[in-house]
Amino acid sequence: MSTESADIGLIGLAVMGQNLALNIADHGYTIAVYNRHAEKMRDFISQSKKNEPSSARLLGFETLEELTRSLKRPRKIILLVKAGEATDKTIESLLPHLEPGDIVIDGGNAHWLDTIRREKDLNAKGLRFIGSGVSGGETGARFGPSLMPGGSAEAWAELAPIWNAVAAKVDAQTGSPLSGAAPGSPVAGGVPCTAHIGPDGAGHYVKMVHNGIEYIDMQLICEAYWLMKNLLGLGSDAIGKVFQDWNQGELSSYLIEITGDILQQPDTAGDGFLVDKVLDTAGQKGTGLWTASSALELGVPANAIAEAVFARSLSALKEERVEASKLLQGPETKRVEDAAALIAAIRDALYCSKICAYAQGFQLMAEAQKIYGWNLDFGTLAQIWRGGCIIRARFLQKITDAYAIDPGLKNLMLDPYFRDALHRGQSHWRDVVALGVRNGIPTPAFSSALAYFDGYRSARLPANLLQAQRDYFGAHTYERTDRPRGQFYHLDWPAEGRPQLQA
Ligand code: 2AM
Repeated sequence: MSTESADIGLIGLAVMGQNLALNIADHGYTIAVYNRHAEKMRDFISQSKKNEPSSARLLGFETLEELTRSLKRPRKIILLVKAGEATDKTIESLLPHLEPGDIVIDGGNAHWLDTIRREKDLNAKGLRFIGSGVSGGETGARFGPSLMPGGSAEAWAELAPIWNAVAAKVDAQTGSPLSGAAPGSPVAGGVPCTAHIGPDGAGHYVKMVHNGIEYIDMQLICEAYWLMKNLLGLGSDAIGKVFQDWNQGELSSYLIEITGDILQQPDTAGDGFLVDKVLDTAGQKGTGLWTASSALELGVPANAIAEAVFARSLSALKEERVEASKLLQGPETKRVEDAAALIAAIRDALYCSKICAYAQGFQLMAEAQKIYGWNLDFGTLAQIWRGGCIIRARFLQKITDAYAIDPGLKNLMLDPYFRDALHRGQSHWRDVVALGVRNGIPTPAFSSALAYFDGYRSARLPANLLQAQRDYFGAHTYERTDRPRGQFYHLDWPAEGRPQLQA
């Protein structure tokens, strides 16, 4: 094998690694691949030789030394190994084979603080590091993912041609995803769903928030489904058709589309529909939890995103719920007669809640960038998510538009388009939440999004009492509505007389 012939290397040939490697090869780049257990690499290369026209550009190596020797300088090596310790171990074993200027690109779901640490460590050794979010599952990786790279601008400049080539593409004007004529055929033209997100951990942070939004997007869809099933008694296929119909309008998105498919999928192992046989417990891999915990740490009210994580936790208590269902009683669920009206109302509830969910995700990123010194371009972020990734949706173009109109937008709900949508939909939204409450059907995402909307639009909240309570038992002090901000008072509760101004 000639040395320095490969454009890029990739370590970690699980599903994502294999698909991204093929995508890169499809775009004319020679890619050197390696896996800890070499058998996986050999299987991948031999399978690709049979099925993939671009397999001549895939070079398999059994050692990291051979892999690194095969790469053009400065070397670019993508890691797609398990996030966490495996990433550190892999970097450690790579180090002896790298030279100053080489670039390690972590495409896993790393925690952004790990990415910040790794970049610092590698920079100290003269190496460069990019932490890149990769979204879109295996199909995305294969035919065009959404890519969210964070790192130095000059490291990004080296990676950009490849990342731009392999990323999903959207139409420059409409933001609509463009897809290849045939699997593996590169899409000409269009705006790539990637851009330099910012320094160090910015890419992985943004990818994490993407996943947090994905959690709430999915939970909202599940609640819509559950309301239709319980209040209308519709079968899964009928509900699937509703989602298919919604996918033609402003809710059009990948998740709505696959929900239509999923609900109409017959059970190939029995009667009826598969979804009715799938056990109702959902797992989580951590990025949703990280998003919620980052929101808690930063004091950002991302309650709907957190609620989506809790909904999964509650679902996981299957045995406990089965027991509780025999002991704890709720109201009788009453069927709703006017199916068309309820479906329209649920659609509005879903859209309004979705606006809140995205408002929370973007508020979170706006706060995080202050802490970490990033300068995120929110309009571009929304555009990067228009194609390739799991939350891709027509709706995202509206977010790009909103930030184009007002780059300093404080909250997405304040944008005229979204404001109008909330005003139009809120009456239905409230009806749907009330129906859920009255019938004992849990709608944590719809409800928490509505509470967020109502809280955010309230000039006054009962936190006056809260702060007074804090002052009562902990002398935490309070400000007064009739005195300037920044003046703090304390009262020796209960007391008579004039309040004391605290220095
Ligand atoms: P493996 O096939 O040899 O297990 C997803 O798990 C990917 O991460 C796989 O390619 C896996 O390699 C790799 N991986 C997991 N733990 C690893 C480790 N400690 N060192 C190197 N690669 C690892």
